[in-house]
Amino acid sequence: MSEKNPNIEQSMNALDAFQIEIPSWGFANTGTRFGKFVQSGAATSIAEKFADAAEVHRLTGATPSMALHVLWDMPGGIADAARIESLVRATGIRAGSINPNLFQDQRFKFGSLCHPSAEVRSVAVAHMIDSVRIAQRLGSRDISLWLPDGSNYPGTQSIRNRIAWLQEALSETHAQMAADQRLLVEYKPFEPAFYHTDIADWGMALLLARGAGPRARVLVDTGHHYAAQNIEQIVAWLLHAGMLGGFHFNDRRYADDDLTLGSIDPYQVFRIFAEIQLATPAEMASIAFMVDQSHNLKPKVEAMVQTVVTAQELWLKAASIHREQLAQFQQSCDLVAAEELFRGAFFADVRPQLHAWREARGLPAEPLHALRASGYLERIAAERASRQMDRGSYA
Ligand code: AFD
Ligand code: MN
Ligand code: MN
Repeated sequence: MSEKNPNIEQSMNALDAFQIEIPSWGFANTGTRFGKFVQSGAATSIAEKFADAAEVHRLTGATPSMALHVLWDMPGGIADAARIESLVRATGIRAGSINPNLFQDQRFKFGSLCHPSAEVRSVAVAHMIDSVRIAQRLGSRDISLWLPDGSNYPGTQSIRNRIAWLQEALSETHAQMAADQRLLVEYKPFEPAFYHTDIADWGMALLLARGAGPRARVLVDTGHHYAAQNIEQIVAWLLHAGMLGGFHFNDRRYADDDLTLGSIDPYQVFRIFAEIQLATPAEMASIAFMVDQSHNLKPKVEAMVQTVVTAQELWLKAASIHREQLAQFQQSCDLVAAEELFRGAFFADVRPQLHAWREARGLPAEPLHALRASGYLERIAAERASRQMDRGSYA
């Protein structure tokens, strides 16, 4: 490996800034459309989700907030905010982004914010505004919208009308936000709709966010891209446009598979992180790093720790790139030298620095090993086994 990298101290500091929000739904039993495998240790209540999030943060030191899904975590809406606030106080885990749910209400069969019926659209907009109110009450900066709307057959819906209705709904929602809040607009090429999805790519999300108002941004879910797409280039464009709001970390082999970050293509994650780390401090401060996973097969808490430590390792690899040297090679078009330096950082073993960073903060050098040795997994499985039931996906 090359001589000691003068950037290491800087990259260690980079880890301090690399805070990752984890999803409440990542701790509960979920499944695929073909069924689910119930786990004895899965969280069966919002209190257990907060407990699991606190355990992940205790071990990693990098996950101080938990994203909430309004209908799953707060079925009573804002009336449940007091419960959330008490769990925040008890666990030290902050309430993170608020995620509206526009994909389970039977009225949304043909769409929610894009439904041809103005009455149904108003129900969906009311849910968005409820989510804004919940975020205001809990002190959450971001309302993070994933819109499942679309259609399954050509000719069955007006794509243009749905664009207009969606623009109107997002403007209405944005107008209800406080000055310190943001609306994150996520895109996804397909699923649950299989012919057209109303927010299918980053361009649509960008136009919608720009039209909604000055505090809307684009959220990039790493799994929401076709196989050939260059995600780091999309990230560079959104950063350049000042419109990158955040990420949902996961990986995919074929579609929106929600596999563990870096499990299929760690080099792609490294390239995305390398692009992000070119952001200015102001840009970086406005990027929300989140995990979006809910494993059907992997044990929930173990999978979450695995994702976080993988993200930290790849983040540190990217931060150890000799930027000045790379810029010189790029400027002189010294292709092989530039590539060898760039991918050399990916191949570098940064685990010693990771261990040093953790030990300097009183954290276990290997969080996964510490989790297995802690007895936490056995304890929650024993406590929760009798409470598991098949309540349908995303219970
Ligand atoms: C599903 C969607 C999308 C969304 C997440 C949480 O594909 O990624 O962000 O659920 O609502 O994974
Ligand atoms: Mn997502
Ligand atoms: Mn997804």
